Amino acid sequence: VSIEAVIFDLDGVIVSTDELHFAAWKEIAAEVDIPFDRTDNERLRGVSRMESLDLLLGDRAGAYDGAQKEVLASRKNARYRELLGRLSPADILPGVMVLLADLRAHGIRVAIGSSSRNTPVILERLGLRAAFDAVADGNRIQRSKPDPEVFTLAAHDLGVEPVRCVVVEDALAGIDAALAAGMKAFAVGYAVRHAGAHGRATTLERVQASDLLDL
Ligand code: B16
Ligand code: MG
Repeated sequence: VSIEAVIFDLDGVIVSTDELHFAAWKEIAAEVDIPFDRTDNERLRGVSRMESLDLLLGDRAGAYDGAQKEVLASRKNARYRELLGRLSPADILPGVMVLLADLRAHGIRVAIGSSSRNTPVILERLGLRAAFDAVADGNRIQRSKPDPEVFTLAAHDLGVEPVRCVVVEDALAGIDAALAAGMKAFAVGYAVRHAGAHGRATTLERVQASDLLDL
């Protein structure tokens, strides 16, 4: 079957907000006196805010009730939103703009499939609001990656069958979600270690439309 659409994850694929998530979570971890390093942070990639908090708290998650967790999660998000205020189009990762233009030139439709509820503000800061034909994000889904919901929603918005979609992801949970959706999965960055991906590259620099369309 021929590919008609490419669905991009946002954090870690279009922009390195993963570093800002890490900085914000690290402050919360310090407050509750839990060690939290970059390796711990990897497990939060693609995972929703509340699930991320549970992973951070680990076996101490049971010691906090729902209201206390809400307070921690909203404090993390407030700090993260502060950090997002510094984002600009200069933060779009290398290769992204060239690849988007190349896909357009091939008549391919493009969408965002992100777990993040902050997707609208991030796209706005990057000047990319009009760059995508559809945006499926954490505000519109019930179940976050590895559930396929966000990618299925993006494909539905585009009016493209899942088998004609390629997902570009940096999270292991995101590759799982793409495969569960019945889509092709192209891994970048951290996700290159996922054995199930159909293709992979360390960064999107030098990745061409043809690399995604011929998987
Ligand atoms: P928010 P993606 C994900 O975005 C991030 O990878 C993940 O670390 C984060 O916890 C999640 O969004 C929720 O983000 O707190 O902004 O709603 O990689 O799916 O674009
Ligand atoms: Mg990501």
